[in-house]
Amino acid sequence: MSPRTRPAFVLSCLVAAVSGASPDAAARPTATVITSRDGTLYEDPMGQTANGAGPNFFVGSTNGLQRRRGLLFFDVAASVPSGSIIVSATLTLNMSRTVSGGQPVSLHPALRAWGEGASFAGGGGGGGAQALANDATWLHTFFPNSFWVNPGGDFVPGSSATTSVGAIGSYSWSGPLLNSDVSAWLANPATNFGWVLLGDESAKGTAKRFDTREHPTAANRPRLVITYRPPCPGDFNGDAVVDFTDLNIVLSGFGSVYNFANLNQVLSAFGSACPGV
Ligand SMILES: [Ca+2]
Repeated sequence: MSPRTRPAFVLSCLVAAVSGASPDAAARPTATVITSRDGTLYEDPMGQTANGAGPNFFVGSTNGLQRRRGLLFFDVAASVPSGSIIVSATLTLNMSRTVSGGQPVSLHPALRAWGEGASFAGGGGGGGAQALANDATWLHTFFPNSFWVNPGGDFVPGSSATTSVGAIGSYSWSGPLLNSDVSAWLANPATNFGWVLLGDESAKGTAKRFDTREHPTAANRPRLVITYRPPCPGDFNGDAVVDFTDLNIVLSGFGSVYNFANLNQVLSAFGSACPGV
């Protein structure tokens, strides 16, 4: 739990507000989360292909019109305090090989859990390797005994965010729907199955290669930067300040809705602004 903002800081915030400067950026905590699982769904009617431990994943369509779909999982609940409000979230990926020009790459929440095994594709990784235990494949959520309902993965049809990916470099995805995904994953971690990444699958040769969490360069690994407001015990009306209004709410409902612990929350934080506001 972050220490409460002290009145002196509140005063400095008020001064900053009056002078036109926002105290928000400095006060808001952020979490940088690296994927804890990632990989590629390689189009393969036998479901034998994966690259769970490889340093790259692929999105789009090969020159032979075979589809590739990315898989990313971020353990949001392990990185952001429960009860926080998500202010913003940005996914950043490093794209490290391509033969195509600008292509849309979109994020879609996955609808069931999937795994990452020890398979490791040689060469550039584009052909994949024999799937091993717990790998996700075109057919499997966890190779060799658990399956997607739909070959190629089960995911929300609508995109949470789409970014055009052109030349080699760093790319980001953000926006209100992406924030909603992250908020839902924090509120109910059991619904967090990560994202499936789709490229342009209507034409051949659209594939893009991105770096995974296994990439030797740490800065190239998939990362989700989350800015949030931590929980604020004692702020019962949600106005980001603990004051007489909250005290009155607790006293009015004392013995029915609220108890001594709630009263103590108000008194402990009385007169202070919530952290990260
Ligand atoms: Ca991986």
